[in-house]
Amino acid sequence: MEDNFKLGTEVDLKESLTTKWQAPSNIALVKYWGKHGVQLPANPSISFTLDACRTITSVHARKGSHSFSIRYEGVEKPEFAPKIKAYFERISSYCPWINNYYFEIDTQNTFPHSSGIASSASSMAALSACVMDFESTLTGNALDYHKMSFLARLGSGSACRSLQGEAVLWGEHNDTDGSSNLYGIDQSELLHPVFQHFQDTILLVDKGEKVVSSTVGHDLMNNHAYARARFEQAHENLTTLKKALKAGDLKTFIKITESEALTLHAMMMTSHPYFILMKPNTLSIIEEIWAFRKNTDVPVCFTLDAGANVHMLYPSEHKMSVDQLIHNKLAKYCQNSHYICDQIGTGAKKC
Ligand code: 2P0
Repeated sequence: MEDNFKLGTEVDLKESLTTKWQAPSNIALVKYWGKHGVQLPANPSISFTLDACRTITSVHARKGSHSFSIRYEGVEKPEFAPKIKAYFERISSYCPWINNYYFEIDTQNTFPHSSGIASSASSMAALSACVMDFESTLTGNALDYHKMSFLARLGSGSACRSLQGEAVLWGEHNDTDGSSNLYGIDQSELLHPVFQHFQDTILLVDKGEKVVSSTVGHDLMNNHAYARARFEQAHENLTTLKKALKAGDLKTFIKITESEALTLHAMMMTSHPYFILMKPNTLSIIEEIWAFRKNTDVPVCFTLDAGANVHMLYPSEHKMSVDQLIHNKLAKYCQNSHYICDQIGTGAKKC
């Protein structure tokens, strides 16, 4: 199956190629946590694509022996090189033409580097979009978004959900035709109008580096006492969540989304070694959200990544009352009162 993504045709190499793409981050509703083989997920996941939090990457390719340089905001970043080197090695059998090019990569994020927001999804998605744009130029074929997502997955699992569509599902799932462990599929057509312009306000509780790298985190699921039950549960939650997304059933959406966030953290608390990635302020925010929802009936809920920051999800029509909640009660729990207002977006775009 992977072999389908190997470029079969010879390409007409050009002297140089240039392109620039931007790709957003995404927030998982049903979480990917656990992997095997070469970046294959232990369970299927689904995410909302974000809009404001993006990586913008320009690449200049020159014909010559394969290597690359990487700059972030105009400054050479040798510390980013190992991940990109591994990425090029992994994709080279699928895009053999890359071995004839030197790549100058220039990248920047629209969100602060030290915000505790992982940039691996948006950066690997943006780079994969650039690679596939070059491949399309060299072959004359149309842009292949499945292969773009396939390549992004080889850079970082969650990156495969940042290319196309407002909601993206990744991983084989019995109730989803066309689902694959190899790439994400666009599930935008699932979304009931209530999810249009859905808001994600990211409350920055801790802007530090991740306590647990994603590689270590995913590894924790190997030999985890609850792994099997967790992977089965993700399949069931995905089935239930898809129905809720289609029906506009916010009550079920909230139930599954919050439970998935807490389960992700429960997995980390019950692994060996064990980690608590929430901070006291994370819990204070969760309690405030629950109290606000109970008192006002505003359908706002939270989700978490593998860190202390809180993503608040809610329909855009409630933006004003949630803004007040943030201003009056939640901003004080954020580092330097910082938070980022984001919303559902559509995926990668050429600049
Ligand atoms: C997710 N996370 O579904 C889950 C939930 C974090 C919490 O995917 O090792 O950076 O590069 O495949 O994608 C973070 O892990 O991991 C992640 P790699 P990735 O979004």
